[in-house]
Amino acid sequence: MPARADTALKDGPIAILGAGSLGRLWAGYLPAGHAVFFSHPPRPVSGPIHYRLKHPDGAESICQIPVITLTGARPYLLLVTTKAGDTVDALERALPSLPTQLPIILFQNGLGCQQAVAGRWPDRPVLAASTTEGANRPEEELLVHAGRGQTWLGALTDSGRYCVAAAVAQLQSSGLAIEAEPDIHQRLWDKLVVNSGINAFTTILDCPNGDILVDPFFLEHIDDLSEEIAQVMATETRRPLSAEEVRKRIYTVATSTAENTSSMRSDRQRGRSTEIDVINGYIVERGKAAGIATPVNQMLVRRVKDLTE
Ligand code: NAD
Ligand code: KPL
Repeated sequence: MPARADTALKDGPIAILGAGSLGRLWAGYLPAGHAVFFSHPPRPVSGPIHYRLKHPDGAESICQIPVITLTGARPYLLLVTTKAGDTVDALERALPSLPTQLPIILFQNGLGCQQAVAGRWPDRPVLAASTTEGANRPEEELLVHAGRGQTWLGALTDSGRYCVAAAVAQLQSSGLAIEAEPDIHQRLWDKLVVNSGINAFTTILDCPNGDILVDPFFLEHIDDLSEEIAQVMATETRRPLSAEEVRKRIYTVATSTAENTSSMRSDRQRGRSTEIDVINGYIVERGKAAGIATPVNQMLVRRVKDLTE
C-alpha cells in the first residue's frame, strides 16, 4: 500500500459500506472526491447521496458523495460503518466482489462483531477502529458532528498489521484525529466498559446519559455491574481495570456526556434493533467462557430486549 495520503485517487477511492451517521461523517470530512458509498443491496443505486454536515462549531458544509456498485470496484480502503448486527451479512455480500488485499476497517461499537469478521476472513487485512467521534442524523439530509473526538486504528489479522500505518495516513487526510493503536483489543474493551455502564441504563430508563447517575435503578446495580465488568476484563485484557476504576469511568463519561442521548436509547426511540448483544451481551458471553457469573449484565440484556424485540 502507498503511504502518502495524496495518492488516494490514483489507487482507488475510500469505499464506505453503511451510509448512516458514522459513514457520512467520514465521507463528509475526507477530501472531495475521495470517498464513495457502496450501494446497499438490493436497493438500486439512485445517484449521489446529498446532505448537510453540521460541524461542532455550528458551520455547515454541503456533501455530495457518489454511490457505486460492487461490480468492478477497486477501492483503496473499505470503511465498514454498518451496525454490529448487520456487519457480517453486509461483508458476506460485498467481499466476494472485492480484492483479497483490500484493507477492511471495522468501526462497530462493542466487541464480538470484530472477532466474528476476523475469524470468518482470517487471510484478509482486517482492522478495527475505536472512536470517540459522535455523529447523528436528526433529519434525513442533515448529519450533525456532535463533537470532535479521537479514533484509534489497529490490526485484527496478521495481514492487517502491514496496512495500519498507510490506512492511518490516508484517513488523516480527513482532518479528523486518528492514530495507530498497537493494542486495539484493549481500546475496544476500554470503550466497552463505558458503553456497558451507560447505554442499557439510558435505554431502560429512557433518559439522557447524565440522568442515570441519580436514578435508584442505576444506583442499586452500578457497584455489582462494575465488579462483573472488572472480573471479566481481567480475563480478557492486558491492562484490566479495578471495579472502582470501571465505576469511575462510567461516572466520568456519563457526566461529560450528560445531555446526550446514547446510541442505544436512540435506536430504541427509532424502533431499531440495538447493539446490546455486543455490549452487555458480550460481557455475559465472555463471563460464561471464563466461569464468571454476570447476573447484572444478564438482567440488562433481558430488560433491553424486552423493550426492543
Ligand atoms: P446508522 O444506523 O446510522 O448507520 C448504519 C448504516 O448501515 C445504515 O444507513 C444502514 O442502512 C446501513 N446498512 C445496513 N446494512 C447494510 C448493508 N448490507 N450494506 C450497506 N449498508 C448497510 O449507524 P451509525 O450510528 O452510523 O453506527 C454505525 C456503527 O458505528 C455502529 O456499530 C456504532 O456503534 C458505531 N459507532 C457510531 C458512532 C456515531 O457517532 N454514530 C460512534 C462510534 C461508533
Ligand atoms: O458511546 C456512547 C454511545 O452512546 O454509544 C456514549 C459514550 C455512551 C455517549 O453517548
